[in-house]
Amino acid sequence: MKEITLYQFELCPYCHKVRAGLELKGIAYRKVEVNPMSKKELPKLPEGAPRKVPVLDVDGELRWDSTVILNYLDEHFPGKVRFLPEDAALRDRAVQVENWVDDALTFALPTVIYGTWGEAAKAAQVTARTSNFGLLQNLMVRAGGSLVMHEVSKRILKKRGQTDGRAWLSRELDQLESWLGTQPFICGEAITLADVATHGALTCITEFPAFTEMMTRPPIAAWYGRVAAQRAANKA
Ligand SMILES: N[C@@H](CCC(=O)N[C@@H](CS)C(=O)NCC(=O)O)C(=O)O
Repeated sequence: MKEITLYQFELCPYCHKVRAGLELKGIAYRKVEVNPMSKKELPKLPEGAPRKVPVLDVDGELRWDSTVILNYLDEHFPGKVRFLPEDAALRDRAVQVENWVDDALTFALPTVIYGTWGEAAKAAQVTARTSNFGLLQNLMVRAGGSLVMHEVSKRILKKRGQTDGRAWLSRELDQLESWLGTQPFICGEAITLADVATHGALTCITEFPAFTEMMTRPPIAAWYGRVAAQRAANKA
């Protein structure tokens, strides 16, 4: 069996895309939480590779970028779910949705995770709880990380011409709802890359008020539950 390690930040939507992919494929893996400030836990990456998470180590071979990693998993681990459908139109839709996740959703999400001081404090708590850092490192990440991310979140809003993260996310969720229509999954009857990427990214807000708000939308709540059940059933 291959030895697989995911280097990640607990609240990174790109890392959660990869986690959703690993779970749906039924691939066993180990997680290493990376200190967002020092990133010292990251393995030695080749020159030119960004010092960013997610990084996936498969038997010593490193891959980075969530899209690249998901494509690699689909090619090398046929497993329980195929991410890319055979049908060309469905495949195009799945890729289109993943692009939306990377270009829109993953930018809206930090603004509802770190947008208010209450949210930023909650984010610090989640990171501290799930990390393997020592006491001092934990305190620094909790305080420093939240401060930095609160600023990052303000910058994203400004850059994207948005003023309210929750309202922005709500508009993005309108898009998801329109893709879903009355289908069980985003591209129809089966789970695809579209569900892996979207569900994965959205998993990082489960402990935040924006998640409760999202779950008041019946089609999205039903879809979210369906994918979550499949993730739990397939998980290694
Ligand atoms: N396109 C990359 C984006 C990865 C990314 O931006 N990761 C962020 C965390 S959410 C990161 O590591 N940021 C650290 C930094 O920029 O210093 C992917 O899909 O994996």
